[in-house]
Amino acid sequence: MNPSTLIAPPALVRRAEQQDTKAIQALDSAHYLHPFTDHAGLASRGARVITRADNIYVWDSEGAKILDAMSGLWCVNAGYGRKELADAAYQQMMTLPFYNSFFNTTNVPAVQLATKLASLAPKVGGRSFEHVFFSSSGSESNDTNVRMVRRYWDLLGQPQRKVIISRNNAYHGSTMAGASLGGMGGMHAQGDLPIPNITHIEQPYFFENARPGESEADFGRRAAGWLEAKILEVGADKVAAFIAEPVQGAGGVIIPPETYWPEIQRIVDQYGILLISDEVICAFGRLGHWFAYEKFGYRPDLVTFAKGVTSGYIPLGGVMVGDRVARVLIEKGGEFNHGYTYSGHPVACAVALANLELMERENLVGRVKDDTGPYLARRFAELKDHPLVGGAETCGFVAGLVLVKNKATNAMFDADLGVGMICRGHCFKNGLIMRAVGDRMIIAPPLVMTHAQIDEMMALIVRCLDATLDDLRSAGELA
Ligand code: PXG
Repeated sequence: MNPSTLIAPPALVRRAEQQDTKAIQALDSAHYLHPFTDHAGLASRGARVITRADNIYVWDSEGAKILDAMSGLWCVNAGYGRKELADAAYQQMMTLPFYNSFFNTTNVPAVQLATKLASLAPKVGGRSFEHVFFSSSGSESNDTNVRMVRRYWDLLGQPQRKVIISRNNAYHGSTMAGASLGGMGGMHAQGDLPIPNITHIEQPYFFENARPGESEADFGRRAAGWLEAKILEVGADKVAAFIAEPVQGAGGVIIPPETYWPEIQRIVDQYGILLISDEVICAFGRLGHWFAYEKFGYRPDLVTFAKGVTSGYIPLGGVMVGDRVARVLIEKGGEFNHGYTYSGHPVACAVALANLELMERENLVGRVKDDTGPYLARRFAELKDHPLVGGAETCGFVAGLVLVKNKATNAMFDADLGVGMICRGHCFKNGLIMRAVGDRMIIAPPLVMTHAQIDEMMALIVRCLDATLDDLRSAGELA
């Protein structure tokens, strides 16, 4: 097949869904290795071809309109079709499409963005974030964190502090360090991971890990205590840092009890270890704040970001470096032998600046905090009455529910049934993108969503839960 026949001339781009789905799928299977994909399975089904998007909707090559309740992959915070972001990229490409930040050079958008991010990062407990290190993704940013944390302790004459503690079911990316920091068993099983000096504690998932009768508050404190136990097991003088997502995203929207983060802060302070807040999903309004550590009131030393900083329009990530680490690196460190070709990419930084400006102008962060977030919380809580739903919680504009076999006992379905995937199938059929993580169904909608669109999404969710319930009843899995 000649691939050139598939390249639509510009005039046709807006009607790209009229392209030949089967032909695209055949070339896709022949040449394109996708992330986290069973390619033999994909080849037999054929990939869904997404061709265009606007506001909170995407369209596929068959012309189906789908409400994207996952914001692409937790990133299209400002919604699709924002001309300002395309204009910013175009203007910057025509002015300076690339220059590096090595060898004593800099560029204006990178400087402006670093300055802007420093002004947006809230000061907590007298600590501020005046410095930023740029990368192109969350994974690269967490690799940067590992290198920075090790360098920090070396410079302070404590090179034995190497161990970074993370959590089971965390997601911190897919590079060697990112996958090792993450707590995904399936990732560790492929390729001898984690790399040395990374260890994990249990996640603060109340539904799964609480004791019978235990209150959320007690569970939160007990779950944080697993960090202290691990520090003592490893040896306090060997622990370099603790890394965690404010709310676990890819793990299934695991929202910690309110008592969790204050106790984590007490523990990292007591043992003097660095705290890394991985906010690749949670920053830039996702939880109703520019940075999520503000919501939970803790004081990280390093903050990982990516995704929402550009609303996903162009790859950009980085690390907000707090004063404690920055001072040591800058004053004692000499040259830090680390960096990427695209660190501070002028086009990515220009798009990020336009995105942050747009978010400020439309008060997207404040809306999620005070208006649409609370409205989503109210509507999502109604799902608890559904016969399949064992629990339903939101935090800002992320939400998760768990599908259970028995609401009284919270008994789960046999994992082999793949109930979450059945539900996800109904979502696609009904024009809704919702993710399944095991039997947890999760959403992270674009922050531009209105009340009416939240209602539209909720109606679709209920329809898909009902269809899943019908399937399970027909299969004899439920009374
Ligand atoms: N940290 C966190 C908290 C993330 O959510 C990364 C790091 C890695 O970012 P990059 O840009 O390298 O992908 C992420 C990414 C999912 C899913 O299945 C989530 C992510 C990526 C891919 C899939 O929910 N998050």
